[in-house]
Amino acid sequence: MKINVLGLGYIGLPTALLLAKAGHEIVGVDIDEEKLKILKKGELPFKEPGLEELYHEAKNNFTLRTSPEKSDVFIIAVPTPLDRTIDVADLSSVKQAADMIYPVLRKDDLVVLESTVPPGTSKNLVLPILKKSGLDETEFHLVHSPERAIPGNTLNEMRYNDRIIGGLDKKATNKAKEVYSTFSEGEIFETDVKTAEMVKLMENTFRDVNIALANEFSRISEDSGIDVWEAIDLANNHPRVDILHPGPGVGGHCISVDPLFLTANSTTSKMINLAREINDSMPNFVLSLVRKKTAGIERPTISIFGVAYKGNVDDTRETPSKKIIKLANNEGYRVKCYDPHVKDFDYELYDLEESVRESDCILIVTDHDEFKEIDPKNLEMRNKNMIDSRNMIDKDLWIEAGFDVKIMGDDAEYTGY
Ligand code: SAJ
Repeated sequence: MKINVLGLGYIGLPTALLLAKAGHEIVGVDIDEEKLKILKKGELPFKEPGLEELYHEAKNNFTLRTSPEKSDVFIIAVPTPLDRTIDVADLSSVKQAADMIYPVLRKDDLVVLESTVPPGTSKNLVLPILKKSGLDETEFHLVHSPERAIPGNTLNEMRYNDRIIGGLDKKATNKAKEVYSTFSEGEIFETDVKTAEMVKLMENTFRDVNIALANEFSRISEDSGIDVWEAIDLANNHPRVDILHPGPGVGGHCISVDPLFLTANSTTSKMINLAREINDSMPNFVLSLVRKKTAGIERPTISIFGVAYKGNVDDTRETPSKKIIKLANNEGYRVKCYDPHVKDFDYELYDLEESVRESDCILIVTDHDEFKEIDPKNLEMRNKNMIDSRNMIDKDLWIEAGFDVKIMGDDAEYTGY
C-alpha cells in the first residue's frame, strides 16, 4: 500500500518507519524543512532506542516531502499542544494536515487520525474538511487510532501494545485493521470514533491522577515524619493497590496536557483539574526543600541534575525543571544544569564536574540511570548538599562522602526513627 504519514515527530516517524519496514511505500510528510534536511542526511531529529537501526532497514521504502501525495492511506500524527493562555487544545496542526489531504483524497482512501484530540474532533473538525474533496463520507474512510507508545520504549510498544481503532463505520475500521496488522502484534480492539478519542484521554488522565495521589502522599509523609517510599512499597504488597512514584512534577507532551482536553469544555470535572494542580505545584514544593537546605548561604548556587521530563530520554517538553529553574532564578539562586541526555535546552548545560563547581546543593529532578553511577567522593562543591526528588541514589554512599542528603518524601530522619 502507499501511505502518507503526516508529522514526523516522536510518533509519526517511528510509525512511518515500521510501516516502511513492513513493505509499504511510505511518504513521510513534514512542514519543517530543517527536519527533512536532517532525515535526508540519514540522521534522526531525536533519539529513541532502536530507531537508528530501523531507519537504516526501512529507508528504501521511505521518501520525504513537505506535502502529501495521492495514496491509499493518510496517517495524521501531528502535535496537538495546549494553548496555555486558555488551557484549550490547539488543533491548528490537525486542521492544517486535513487541509493538505483533501485535495489529493480519492475514493476508498483511508484517513487515520493518531494525534491525541478532545472527544468529537474526528467527526466535527476533520470529517468536514475531508469532505471538501467532493467525496461524501461513505466514499472514503476515517478512523481515530490513538498512539499509545511510551517515549523511551516507543518501537516495542508500537509493535506489541494493543491498539484501539475507532472507525466512522465498520468498513473504515476493517481497512485500518488491515494496515496496522502489518506491523502490530498486539490485539486490535474496535470501537466507534468518539470512544477511541475518549479512551486515549482516559488513559493519560488515569496516570496523572494516580501520580497526583502519590505526590500528595509524599507531602503528607513530609509533614508526618514518615518515609513515603517505604510506605508505598508496603502498601503495594496489597493485591489491589498499585501506588505510583512521587516526583518533582509531571512533564512531557502528553500526561501534563491531555487531561485538560477533557476538562476544557466540561462543567463537571473536579478531580482531574485538582490532580493537575497538585502535580503542577510539585516544582514549588521541591524548591521549598532547596530553600531549607541552603538557608543561611549567601547567593546560593544549585546544580540541577536532569532537565529531560523523565529518565533516559532527551525530551524536555513540559519538563518540571523549567519551572524549578525559573522560580529559583527569580529568588536569586544561581542555577547550573547537567543532563547527560539533553543537547539543547533553554538554559546553559554544563558537564558533571562544571555543574557542581562552587555549588551549594545538587537537586536530582530527572531519574536518568547515569545519576546512579556518580561517585559522590569525586564531586568538588562549596557545600555538599543533595536533594533527591526521585529516591534514586544510594543514600548511605552519599552520606559517607560527606553529603547532607534529603530524599523527597522521606522525613523519617527528623523524627529519630
Ligand atoms: N511520573 C511520575 N511518577 C510516576 C510515573 C511518571 O512522577 O510514577 C512522571 C514522569 O517523570 C514524567 C511524567 O510523569 O514527568 C510522565 O511520564 P510517563 O512515563 O508516565 O508518561 P509519558 O508522558 O512519557 O507517556 C504517556 C504514556 N501514557 C500512559 O502510560 C497512560 C504513553 O503510553 C502515551 O502514549 C503517551 O503518554 C502519549 O503520547 O500520550
